[in-house]
Amino acid sequence: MKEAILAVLRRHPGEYLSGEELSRGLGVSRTAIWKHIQALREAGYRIDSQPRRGHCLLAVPDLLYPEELRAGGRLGLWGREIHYLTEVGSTNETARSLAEEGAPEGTVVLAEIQTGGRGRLGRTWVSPFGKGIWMSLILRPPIAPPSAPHLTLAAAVAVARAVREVTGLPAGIKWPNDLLVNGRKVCGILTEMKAEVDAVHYIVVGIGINVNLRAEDLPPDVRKLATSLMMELGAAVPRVRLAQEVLSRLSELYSLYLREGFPPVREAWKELNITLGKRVKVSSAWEEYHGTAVDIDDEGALKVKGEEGRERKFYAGDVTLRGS
Ligand code: BT5
Repeated sequence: MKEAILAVLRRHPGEYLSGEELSRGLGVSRTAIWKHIQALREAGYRIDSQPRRGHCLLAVPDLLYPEELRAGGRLGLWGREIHYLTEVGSTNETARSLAEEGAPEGTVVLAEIQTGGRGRLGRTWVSPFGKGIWMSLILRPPIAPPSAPHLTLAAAVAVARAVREVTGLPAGIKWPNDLLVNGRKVCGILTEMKAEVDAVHYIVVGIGINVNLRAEDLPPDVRKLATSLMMELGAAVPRVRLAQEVLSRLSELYSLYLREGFPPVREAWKELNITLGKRVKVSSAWEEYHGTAVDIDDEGALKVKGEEGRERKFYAGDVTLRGS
């Protein structure tokens, strides 16, 4: 009902709608309308209520409420089941538990703050309150486990397109899971899955985007390599609009992937990447490899031509860009 009242108020920007009108239109009592309006106010909506004129929506809070995300009506696959949490350990963890309990493909988990945000290999992901988009998506694609990295690459494409659309900033993808703006990291993606040898049960794609963080929100060691969209743009970026854009683009790209496979994702990735053609260092737990990044293969692995002239493929690792 809260969502229905909001939808009506939204359709009449700047207008006052009487309790009488709202109660008739929505088929509930005026007292119920009043209670829901109170609850909306407590949730941060600014609603002016005047005795003879009625209620008018003045401002919506900058929080990632599901009703806000759904307002544009463009979330596609991701519009059905959105779990919004003010605070969470890690949205990937919550999504994993939900997936274990049978949550359907298309489930979204997002939070205003993560107290235990994670990167790859148990690293920490800094996720302060109300300043980023910290979210995890559940997918159940009919693919074999070696193809799971396709979804990391698809998510990176969706975020890069969304960031470019909403901010105009030149976001580029660094293989496998980073998005950089002006050489610094604004987004990281953590893809985790449960699978058997020949079938994926579910995949959780965790996306962290630094939207309105200030330098002091990041610890000094992270600050050296990271930035936020606000820091690069010099102005705050609307998080709801950006999240909507990411979700709608990923919904489109994922259906294309299910219809046509990896080739269209690969093409889109190549257009937005800033890795290929560069001299790189690929680091893993056991080695460092220097060479030039030349391509990605059908599984999304990075092909690197080594300084000794041999070509190697990497399925995981940390890439440092060293120029072209
Ligand atoms: C990643 O790992 O980049 C994956 C990050 C995924 C975060 C999302 S948020 C929603 C979901 N829930 C989670 O718990 N995680 C996902 P990796 O490539 O391993 O990079 C981690 C490294 O990035 C850290 O060791 C830091 O150096 C750096 N880092 C930490 N927080 C950062 C931030 N907010 N912005 C930029 N860099 C950061």
